[in-house]
Amino acid sequence: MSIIGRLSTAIGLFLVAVALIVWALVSFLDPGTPGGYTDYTVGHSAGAPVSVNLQTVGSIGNGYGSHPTWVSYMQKDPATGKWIHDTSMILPANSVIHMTIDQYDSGSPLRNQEWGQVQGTIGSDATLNGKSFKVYDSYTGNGVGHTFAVPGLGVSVPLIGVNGNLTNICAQAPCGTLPHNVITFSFRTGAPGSYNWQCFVPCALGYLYGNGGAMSTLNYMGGFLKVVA
Ligand SMILES: [Cu+2]
Repeated sequence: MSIIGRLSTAIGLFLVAVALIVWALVSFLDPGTPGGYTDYTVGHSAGAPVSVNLQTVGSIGNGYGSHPTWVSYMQKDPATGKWIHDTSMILPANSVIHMTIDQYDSGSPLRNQEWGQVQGTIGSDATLNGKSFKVYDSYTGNGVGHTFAVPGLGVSVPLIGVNGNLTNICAQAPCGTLPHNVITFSFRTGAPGSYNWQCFVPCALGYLYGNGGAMSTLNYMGGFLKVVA
């Protein structure tokens, strides 16, 4: 090969390497774009309660981007009834939100026992498979998999895990009839504003102390509530 040939091969390879490094850095730093803000105010009459249905899955599976093994929340689109990989929502202000969370992930004892306490909900309680509870001792049963918390509204609810020894734990969302716990609770949205919500259980396997990854990327373990008048 001529000198020029070799030189252009070397320069070409160098440029490919630079492009790969830039791409890796950008994908590492990019927290993802906010979802479509699923809108619960369409056709909503003032004062009426709103129902929101989420699910949590231990690994989201294929079809939702480049992280099929990541733990994630999903949201049921109220307009289509389809499960979507989008964790942000537009909610009416000063309204009661009825939450139903289908929890398909396993659990463990909590690092912070306070996360086992139901906080900020109407009645200061939640239900687990139809039974009311105010605090869950994560050293019992299957422990806690995740929390649903809206710090700006004082809301925090533990999501109790399924038995981690089961062989049919969901690994491909949406999870349908696979083993899960149903957790329900209600809270008030209050004044208009933007509120972040998130899971506080460091559940991002493979990341330092379980944070990073799914814990710090939109549409996995957190999202936004846009509360509008
Ligand atoms: Cu979590």
